[in-house]
Amino acid sequence: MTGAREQAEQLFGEFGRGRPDGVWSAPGRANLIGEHTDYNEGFVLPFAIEHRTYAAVGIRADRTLRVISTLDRQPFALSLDALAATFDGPAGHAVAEGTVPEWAAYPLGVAWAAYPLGVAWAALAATGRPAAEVAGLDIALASDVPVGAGLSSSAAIEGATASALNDLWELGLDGLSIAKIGRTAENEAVGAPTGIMDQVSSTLGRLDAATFLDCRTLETASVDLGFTATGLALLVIDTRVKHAHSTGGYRERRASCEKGAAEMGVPSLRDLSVADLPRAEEALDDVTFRRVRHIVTENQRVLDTVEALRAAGPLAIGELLVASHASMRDDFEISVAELDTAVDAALGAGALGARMTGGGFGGAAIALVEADSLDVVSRAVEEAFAERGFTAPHTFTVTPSEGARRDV
Ligand code: GAF
Repeated sequence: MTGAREQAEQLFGEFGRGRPDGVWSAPGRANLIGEHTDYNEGFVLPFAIEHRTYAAVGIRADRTLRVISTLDRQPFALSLDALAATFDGPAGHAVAEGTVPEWAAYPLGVAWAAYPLGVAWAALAATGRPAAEVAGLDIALASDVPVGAGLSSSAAIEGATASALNDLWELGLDGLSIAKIGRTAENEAVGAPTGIMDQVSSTLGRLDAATFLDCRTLETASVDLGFTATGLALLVIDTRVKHAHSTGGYRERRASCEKGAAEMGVPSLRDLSVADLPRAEEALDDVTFRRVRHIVTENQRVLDTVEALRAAGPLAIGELLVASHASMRDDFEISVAELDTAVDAALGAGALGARMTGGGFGGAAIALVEADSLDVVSRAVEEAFAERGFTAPHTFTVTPSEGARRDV
């Protein structure tokens, strides 16, 4: 089977101009714990997975950007000079108005967000700094990150594209700045009001480790996971219930959190701790209180998980994962029957811990299992889905992997 990297290189051939100047890639992610805490300036603990998006990129002699993707083999072109007119303005308007196809808004939104930095460099070049050309580019994208599965296929596209632009436009950005460009593209160009977790995980991922991110200070620390050394494996159960963050529930949850923070008189829910919950229960309506309780307790669970991993390793985190799922199911109400079934069946078959991962309303669950019981757990989940008449899930393992990089 042809891998995604080869597919990107082959797809580049459809531009009819020979080989790309380079290939860059960035991974999807599984979030171990810390859900919907990122846009509340809280804590998250995601890790990059081995599924990646590849961008095969060639420099052009003119000022045109062309993108093509295996998602839609029709190339879409835009001049560098039209980026601002296309994407400036209300979030997501170019996609909503049909000016840019949604898939193309990810890479072109990254170009829009990065372009002013490239222009600044070019201006510096005129004053004697090394020349940095802001050239037009041909970008071919292929991915093996499942789309709509809660594994952040979008951050993978953004990370691969932004890494390519960083090198080819000589922007000199570090991983965190590349992540910020990806997030700007996602929020403003695509119009999905997400936090920054996925982009940071995709750019800063490390082998066998998770990225502990403080979403207020943007400080990161690598936390060793040691799954393999402990005889464990991380099973992903893709329920195949598709979700999208630019719509509905995600936006509503974000608004509830903002309401809760405003009514509690704090800048963000990060500023509340578990000790504040009785006061919050008095002050807030029931739904808002439960949204707040999820965020506050989830932040604490992230901190506890980091501590448990450092002190005792991954065997010690199962209960925290289970509590996180219960909180998302009962308080934040972002789970669906398929996700609950996946979690319950995995736990029933001996998983140490399990929870839905990502934004919710579909997508995937993760289960921490002993490597030699992977088959038993997968089978139990498949049987539970069949019994309830759900579409058969996709189950596969993921290993904590390297972040964005240049491959060729
Ligand atoms: C999605 C978003 F993109 C992230 O920013 C985060 O909010 C996550 O949902 C929920 O934790 O992946």
